[in-house]
Amino acid sequence: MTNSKPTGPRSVALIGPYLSGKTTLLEGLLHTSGTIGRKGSVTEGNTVGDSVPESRSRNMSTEVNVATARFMDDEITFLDCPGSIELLQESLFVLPGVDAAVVVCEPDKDKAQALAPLLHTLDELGIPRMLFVNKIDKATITVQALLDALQPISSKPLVLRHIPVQEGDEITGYIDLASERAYHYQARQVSKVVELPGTAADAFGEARYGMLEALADFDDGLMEKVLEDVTPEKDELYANLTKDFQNGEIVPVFLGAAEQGGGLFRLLKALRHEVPSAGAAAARVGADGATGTLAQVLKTYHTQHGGKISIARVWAGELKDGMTLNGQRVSGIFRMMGHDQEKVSTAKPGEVIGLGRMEEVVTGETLSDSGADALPTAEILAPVYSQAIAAVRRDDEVKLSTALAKVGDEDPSIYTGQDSATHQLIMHGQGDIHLKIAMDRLRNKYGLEVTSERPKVPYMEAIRKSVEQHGRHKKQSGGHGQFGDVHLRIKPLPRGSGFEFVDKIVGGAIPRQYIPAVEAGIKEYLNKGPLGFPVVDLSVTVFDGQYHAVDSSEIAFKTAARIAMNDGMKLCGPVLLEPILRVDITAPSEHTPKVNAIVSARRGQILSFDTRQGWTGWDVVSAHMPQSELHDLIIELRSATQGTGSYSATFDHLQELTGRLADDVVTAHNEDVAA
Ligand SMILES: Nc1nc2c(ncn2[C@@H]2O[C@H](COP(=O)(O)OP(=O)(O)OP(=O)(O)O)[C@@H](O)[C@H]2O)c(=O)[nH]1
Ligand SMILES: [Mg+2]
Repeated sequence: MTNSKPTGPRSVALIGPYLSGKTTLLEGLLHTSGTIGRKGSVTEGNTVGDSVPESRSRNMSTEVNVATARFMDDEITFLDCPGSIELLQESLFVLPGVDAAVVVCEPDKDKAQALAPLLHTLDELGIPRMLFVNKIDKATITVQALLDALQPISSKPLVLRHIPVQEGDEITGYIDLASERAYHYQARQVSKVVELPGTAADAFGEARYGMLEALADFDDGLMEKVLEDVTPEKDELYANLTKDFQNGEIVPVFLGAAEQGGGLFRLLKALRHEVPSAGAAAARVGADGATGTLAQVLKTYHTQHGGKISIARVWAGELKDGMTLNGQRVSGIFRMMGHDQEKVSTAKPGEVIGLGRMEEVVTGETLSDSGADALPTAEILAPVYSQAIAAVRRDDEVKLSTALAKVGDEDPSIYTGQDSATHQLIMHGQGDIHLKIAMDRLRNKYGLEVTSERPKVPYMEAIRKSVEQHGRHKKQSGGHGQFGDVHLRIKPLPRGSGFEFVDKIVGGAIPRQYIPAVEAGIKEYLNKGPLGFPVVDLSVTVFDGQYHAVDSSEIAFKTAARIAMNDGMKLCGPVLLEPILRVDITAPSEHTPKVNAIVSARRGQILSFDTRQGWTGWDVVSAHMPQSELHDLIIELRSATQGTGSYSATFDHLQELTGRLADDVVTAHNEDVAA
């Protein structure tokens, strides 16, 4: 078997749960590779990644950090993704553009499940991945116990590449199972090769056998050797490790401590030798065989002074400064080092670079100079959390809508729009922190202060009884008078019918030309019924009336109709209607009982539960739930499911709400209107 070394620039995503150490790992890899001279730390706030104020103030990544490392004669661009589940969209956009992913996790069984959604996404996209068990300095469980917890979550076998060497309670180094070398961690330096410790001989033999067995499943020649107890040559071993990783058959597992630098040189070497050349990813996304220049945008951001930067992966052809892609001129090509940039004049296939001032280009867009077909891109996540926002200063409103467009451009999972029923400006996103970050961006980048509050629920009202009501508007003292007189029959209709107007006037009791005014008066009233909400599901018939040859007018009939509605509707047994949504909640099956309890406690009605299509070990619980109960549902769901639970919701129907809950809604609404 030949093992041709991958060539050309490559791109690797660092993904993994919140605070597992990805940004620290990025810093460590940049330092260990010699790309940067000084190693910063997340806690000191001086890393290459996380340089924006929203990240620094929270000690977390709030967007993808892009940095290109040079290691020996190789060039690898790292895309360090934020771990918060609320910022998942960032990862989804960059993953199509990488050759492999390093999944960073902690040696903590309780955090294992947080990996599930990410691993599933990698499966769907067919991206080779390795696991980097970080913070090995803080491990309280054995690596084997960790793998036992992680294996059920990974669809591919986890194959240990190292085993730890322990002295007392401390992990002081590791043995590389392929090279059969032992290493001793040295603070902030490349680990030192040491003699294979005798105490580790058994563990080493067992782990190495486990590795060979896993590889043998994908190679007949190796299988024969394992069965016959013949030790394979190193070359054959590395070739198998590389091939199986590249084909996504196995997930190699590396150990280390990003902060202290342990295991990073080894990881870099594995990346250098094993991450496939860009051609494999190009074939995966359908960008192979392209003629001309082809690239795809993985991320977009607006800088305060330098305009818009589009981070793009070049799939084919040479990308030159000044060339026109998708009808727009490339104004600057940049090699990225976090938010610092180095100007270059061209980029070749495989490179991930920043493109300047392509104002109309959006994240996910395929760029070409020859009108190539669009490559697949990530879906935009449906919102799960919303807040009503408003500019603190009234004269900022125009500025706010421009800034919101830019915030949405940078992060399409933030969507802001006017609610047609409540007239509030609603910002939708993936959670409380997500929206707070967006609001911080408004302040930090655009100098805009906004307030936020829980969005109003678009309640409606309907009636339960029919009445006939007379309404008269008469003003005949002095000058031109006003006269309109109507008899209305108000009748409830079944749920979902809306509003129906019936004209039953015979014999000219009301002249034809005034009938539309009667209807208009009724409709105007229906914007706000006796309880204070828009009225639906009723029929109003005008069946009699009177007019005056001189004093009658459209406005007089409109007013008469409104008077009749105002007096009559109170007698019709008004009832509040609340919007009910169909909600589908997904979570690993072991959490399903908790999900059911949450649904019930929030006045939900469970419709069904089923296994989640394509997700082994996951369920989907479907329910009808009142919209008023959904505001913070995601927060409770995530805390009950180790961050894995989510939901989608669509409007289903309006349902009567009575009793104390209804009284509270009406009181709060009227107080609000009065304020
Ligand atoms: N003990 C120990 N701590 C580490 C190690 N690597 C990172 N940390 C700490 O873990 C915390 C989180 O590190 P980050 O690098 O910000 O983690 P992250 O995965 O980028 O976080 P998000 O991007 O917000 O998901 C910081 O306090 C780091 O100092 C490690 O190897 N050992
Ligand atoms: Mg980070």
